[in-house]
Amino acid sequence: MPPKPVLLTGASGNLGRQLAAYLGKLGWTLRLTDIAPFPDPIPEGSSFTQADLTDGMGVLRLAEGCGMILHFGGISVERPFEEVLGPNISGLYHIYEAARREGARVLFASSNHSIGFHERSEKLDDDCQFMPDGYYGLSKAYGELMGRTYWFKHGVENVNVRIGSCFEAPTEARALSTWLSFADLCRLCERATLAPAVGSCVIWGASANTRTFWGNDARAAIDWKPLDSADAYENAVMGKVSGNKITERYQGGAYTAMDYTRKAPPPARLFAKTPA
Ligand code: NAI
Ligand code: 15L
Repeated sequence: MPPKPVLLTGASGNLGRQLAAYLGKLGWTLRLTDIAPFPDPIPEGSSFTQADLTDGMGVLRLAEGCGMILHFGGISVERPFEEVLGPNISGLYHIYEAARREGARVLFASSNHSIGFHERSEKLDDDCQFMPDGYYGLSKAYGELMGRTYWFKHGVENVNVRIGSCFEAPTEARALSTWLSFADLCRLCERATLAPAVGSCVIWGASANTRTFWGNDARAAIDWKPLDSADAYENAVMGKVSGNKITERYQGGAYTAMDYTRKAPPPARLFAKTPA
């Protein structure tokens, strides 16, 4: 059990609701928050406050006395720059300022879209180049870098989880590589909170999928191993491909093809460690 309350942002969202239920059942004291109302029963011993991440003073108040911030709030899909800016950039700054003041650790729900323009043929480690596939992915790359800055400058520990596709079940062929089960996510957040020390690290948020795009990361530091796998869904989704050449070329899938105006594709493996 964490010694101090845990702040969970984005509590009313798809992943926040899973986490609230799982961690609530463990008996953790949760401070749930979201700009939208919380649709489920509030776990015993926890509370919910409706708040906007762009309200810096509000975030500071919410984090008072907390030892951990599970940061899942914000824009969670590709949107115009102006829409992403407030929640994902200013909001994240407010989270890190609150963590600095409280001496709290942050788990940041980053995304595969921070590296989305890597080709599907590549196997990436956690130190790969950022290759954001849009304004949303850019905000996630910036968020990970903010964590690095706050660690070196202020000693704020942070775990950056580059989540693949976290849904009930895989719904397309790409998810055979990117799927993260709800249960694996919940255990990851539990371990990231309880681990004695994490520094500033990156973990691929994916289950044990044979077709994974991703390799080395810091999971040993929090003693986490995924127990589920997308392999079981192979027959159900193998044929579910988009037919779009851009989408199918890159790890970020459909996000890479959104608003795409390039006439000809760039040379293959431009940033790979070894030449193609
Ligand atoms: P979601 O959209 O269901 O949840 C995000 C929540 O943030 C929503 O409840 C929304 O009301 C809240 N929010 C938005 N703007 C806000 C603001 N200004 N102030 C306060 N709250 C605000 O998304 P989901 O799927 O639950 O994702 C949670 C986090 O995980 C997001 O940060 C997303 O980028 C990240 N992620 C999710 C993946 C997935 O497959 N579900 C994959 C990669 C990353
Ligand atoms: C994400 O970052 C999104 O939050 C989620 O809705 C999915 O689109 C996921 O990535 C994905 O790439 O499947």
